[in-house]
Amino acid sequence: MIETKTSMRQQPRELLWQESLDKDTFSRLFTEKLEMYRGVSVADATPEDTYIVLAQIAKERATRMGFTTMNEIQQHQKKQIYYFSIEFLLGRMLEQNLLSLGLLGVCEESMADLKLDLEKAYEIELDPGLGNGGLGRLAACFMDSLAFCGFPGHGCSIRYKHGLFEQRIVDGNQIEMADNWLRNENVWEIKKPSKAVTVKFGGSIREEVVEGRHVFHHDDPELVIAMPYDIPMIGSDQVVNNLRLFSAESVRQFNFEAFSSGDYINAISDKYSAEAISEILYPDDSSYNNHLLRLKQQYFFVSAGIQTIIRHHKKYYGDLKAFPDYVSIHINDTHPAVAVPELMRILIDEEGFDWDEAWDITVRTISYTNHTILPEALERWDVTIFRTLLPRIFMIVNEINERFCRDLWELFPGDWERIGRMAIIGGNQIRMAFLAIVGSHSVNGVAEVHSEILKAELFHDFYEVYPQRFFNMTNGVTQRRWLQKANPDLTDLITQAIGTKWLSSPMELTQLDVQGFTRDAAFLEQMARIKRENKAKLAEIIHANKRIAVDPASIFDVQVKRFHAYKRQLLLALYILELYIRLRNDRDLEIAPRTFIFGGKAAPGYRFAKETIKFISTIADIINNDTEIRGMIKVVFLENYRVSLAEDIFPASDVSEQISTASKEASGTGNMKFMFNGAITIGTMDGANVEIFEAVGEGNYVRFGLTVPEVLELYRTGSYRCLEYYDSDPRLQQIVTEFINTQPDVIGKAEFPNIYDSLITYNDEYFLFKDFGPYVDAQSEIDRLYRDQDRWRQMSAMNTAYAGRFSSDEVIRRYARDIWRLVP
Ligand code: 26Q
Repeated sequence: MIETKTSMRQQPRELLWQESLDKDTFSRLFTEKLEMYRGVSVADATPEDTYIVLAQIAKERATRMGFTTMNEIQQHQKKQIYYFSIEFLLGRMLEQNLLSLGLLGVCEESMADLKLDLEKAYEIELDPGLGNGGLGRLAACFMDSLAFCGFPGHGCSIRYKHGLFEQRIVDGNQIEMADNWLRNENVWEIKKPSKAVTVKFGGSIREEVVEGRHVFHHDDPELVIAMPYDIPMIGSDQVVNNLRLFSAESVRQFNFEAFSSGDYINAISDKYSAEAISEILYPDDSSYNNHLLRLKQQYFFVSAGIQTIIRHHKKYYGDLKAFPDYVSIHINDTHPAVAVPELMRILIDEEGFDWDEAWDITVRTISYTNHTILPEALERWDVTIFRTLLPRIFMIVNEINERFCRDLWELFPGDWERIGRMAIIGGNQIRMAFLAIVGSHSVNGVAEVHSEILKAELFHDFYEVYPQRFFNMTNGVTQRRWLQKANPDLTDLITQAIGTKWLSSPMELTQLDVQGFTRDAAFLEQMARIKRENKAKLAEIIHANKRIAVDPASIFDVQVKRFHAYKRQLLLALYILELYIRLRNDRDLEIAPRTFIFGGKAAPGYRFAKETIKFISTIADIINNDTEIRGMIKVVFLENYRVSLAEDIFPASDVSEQISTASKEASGTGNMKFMFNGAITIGTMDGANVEIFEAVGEGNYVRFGLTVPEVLELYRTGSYRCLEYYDSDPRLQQIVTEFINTQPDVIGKAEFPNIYDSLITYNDEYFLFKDFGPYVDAQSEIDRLYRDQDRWRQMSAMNTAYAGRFSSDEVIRRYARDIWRLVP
């Protein structure tokens, strides 16, 4: 019998790099700082005081360790990697940092002694929501794993004053509110004015020949200060890395003269024009915006980051010729792809390298990850916008393109068609993905099937030219946040069963299967009890927020992710209605009660996605209030899905909905978070789902729907006719006429016009009707499996047991070995 009463809220000793404090020392330290920084005694401390002082303690220790890390790196002249990403979706940090520092256990005891509510203090921390979804969260998981696995790896991005909007649901509609995450002080950051750099925009370029060399002068640029704010990324083994976020400031603030010289109006308007750069995160996750400000953001943080790296390299390592032996720059999608011409610019214009040397250094330094094949998400900047904003960078891109096209001419003489297709500049646009491929030594997709599509379809032309550049690096997530922190009881249970080794070698989770725990009734019983408790906790959250009573004994069937047509939240909605109609028609229908839980934001300008949210809220109202169906199903839309809410959802989920149209979801990472927490996936064979299926085996995954080759074939032949499926399925007809378009005879009067048109008028490019039948069958299979609780529990345990390969620790070790060539 396994006992899990006392929670093991401590990293095991072997994972810690400093002596942990004892409880009394911790309490003394805490009390002292509370009095010094907050001017209050323990008796008067509010949750906010408690939060700030605890964070302060953690930051101080982390910052000190950060010095040690940097000294170590510099002394041993180690290679470092810089992860450039326009988003880092960190989520709350206090509990995670206390855990990494080995202080969580003592902190819990100390707060209990002092009669302070630690949970309330955690709640004070505002989620830094500096990301839209998967791509930004991946960057955050990677920072965690880099530090934890002992790699010197730093992040570089923008300190947005406003992160992703806060979502409210009013009458079923999404309302966006500004996210003001900096309204209280951000305890984790340290501003570094001495490390500020200047970024140049606009102006014009004057070329001069000096002693036979071309020299480029940038006349009348707009200067913007990039002010660094550093956030420690805490790992183990004495490694604390740095996430550097740049905030944009006007040079006028530094130069008081403009004010006193009477140019007050211009000084103020310059200030706002500069500061606008880091004002807000773009709330789009899958569409491309040809906005000047977006390009400004990209160049801003990339230029600031590269300038900083070069300066640091020259100071501590000297010779730039060996730059790629000491520095890797990884670009997270094409948003930082201007890194290629920016590094070229600095090497040529500022450091005096000739083109070929500079190009060699650049390509050997930079590597690129692609996160999407959706054509609407591929970045292509208008030449005019680009040239006006970044005149010198444009010249360099132009030169890269010309040289590349000349090389292509050698390879494919006379094949203008192909050269035109592959050119970096074409149709008056700069194709950023092509620039990224040509300018880096490594291009990777984020799941096997996605990487194959890149080679066979999207980048096929480039794969033929540079086959050795293409890799697959399937995504991963940090089990420290998504299991250890989010699900402490399951963490304890696993550790009591197989020891602590899995915490640093997540593949060891397979020991749960090897040693028979996945078939051990007592273990499975405990696991089920923990799931039930997590569900009860989520039920409370649901009740507090939505006033909906849900039964923790029902199946928690969850789809949480950004709202997008390709992710097919609508397919689940159609299934819910199908089930609802069956329940209405048959009072004796025997099913396991189910709670369907949705969460996710829609881009503010994406009408279809917003309408889908409204649709779900509408059917939720109908179903939740229909007493005829005896409460057998409930539908909940949880507002404002974000990292902290996700931490409450994954541990409480039974079913993980991963139902994107095959080929569209590059990887998915939510699917992995569910898996760690023992949820069973109902999914298409898309993205990393394919590998999850392989990892857990056929019997522990419920698969349905079109496969990638089938989807690609349907696109190639254009033979899909959605109405064939509609006309032959009365279930679909009833759903559409009863809920989507209640007056089919009145043209253009559907209640949900965007949904109606996408499904029926425009021959739905996501094949919902074709996958509908197989999906309903798969859902029946879920129902059947769940009602066999012994079977279900085993499946659940198998999912946790084989989740280890989706740990970002494993993924980072592969990146380090194969792409960055780093040693821990
Ligand atoms: C681009 C230009 C202008 C405005 C916004 C954007 C923009 C911003 C964010 C475009 C795309 C994104 C984010 C994309 C993203 O999150 N992709 C997801 O990446 C995950 C990590 O690899 C994958 O698991 C998901 O499958 C993929 O959808």
